Amino acid sequence: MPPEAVLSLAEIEELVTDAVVEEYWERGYWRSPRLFTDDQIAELRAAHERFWRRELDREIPSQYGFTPVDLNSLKLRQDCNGWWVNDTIRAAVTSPHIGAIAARLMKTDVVRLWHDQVIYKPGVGPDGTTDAGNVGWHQDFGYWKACSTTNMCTAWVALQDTDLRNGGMRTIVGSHRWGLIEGSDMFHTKDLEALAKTYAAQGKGEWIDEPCILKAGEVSFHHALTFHGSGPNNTHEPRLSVVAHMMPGDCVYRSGQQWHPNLVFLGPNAREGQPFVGDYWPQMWPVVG
Ligand SMILES: O=C(O)CCC(=O)C(=O)O
Repeated sequence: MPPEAVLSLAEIEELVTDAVVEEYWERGYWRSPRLFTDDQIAELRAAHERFWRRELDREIPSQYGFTPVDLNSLKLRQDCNGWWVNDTIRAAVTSPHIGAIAARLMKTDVVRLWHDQVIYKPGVGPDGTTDAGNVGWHQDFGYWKACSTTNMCTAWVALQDTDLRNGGMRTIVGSHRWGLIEGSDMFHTKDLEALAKTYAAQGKGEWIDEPCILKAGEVSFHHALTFHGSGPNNTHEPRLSVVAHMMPGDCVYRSGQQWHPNLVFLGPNAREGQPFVGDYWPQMWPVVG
């Protein structure tokens, strides 16, 4: 990953004003200006292709495998912890620029990566067939009940111009204020309308569905309780993104709540209150060393 960034860390400090932090807490998400250069985006797109061909930059311990992918399939591809095996993805999802912004938004001094996602949403096939690639409305925290705080933040990095035509993300404005909704772990359910009806019927607030339109290199940051999802990619180009899920430095394990694939990294004697620290959860902010 080329070291040059669009903004210096000092400029990031200036970018995330109190008004930005207020907007994030009011609306449940915030879109940044461009954080990645054209060269970085090109490298990340190439890294994506290598990742899906399973050309790995590093060996991986057997516990966490990356199974072969059918490169001709029109199904959504989604893997977690791609940063383990791809150095370009690693640099992006542990970027201090993203970490510094998340620190301001989460109002914390220390930010760690909880895990990442590498997401590839194919477009329409040459013969017009499609698998839609919808991502169901969900709250990220619906999967993260083993974490001690809902004050977690996701950064979604657009690797091309992204809008509703290519299945860009949509957020439900203000929904982070509704608390955790039962059964909100529906990433893999494609019927957005049915899910919207179910959640809206719970009457926690108005269902305001807002497209999260991003230029390549821009990043959206959403709260772990903000409902979000995405519709079909109706273009002939895939929609590529890398995603950093982040936690504040004092986030610890809550036992007996919910399984999550990352919990295995706590080891065989995991205990209530154990901090998510160490190599599996790299510190993004402040920069170490
Ligand atoms: O890529 C999408 O459409 C959804 C991504 C998502 O759920 C997330 O970044 O938390």
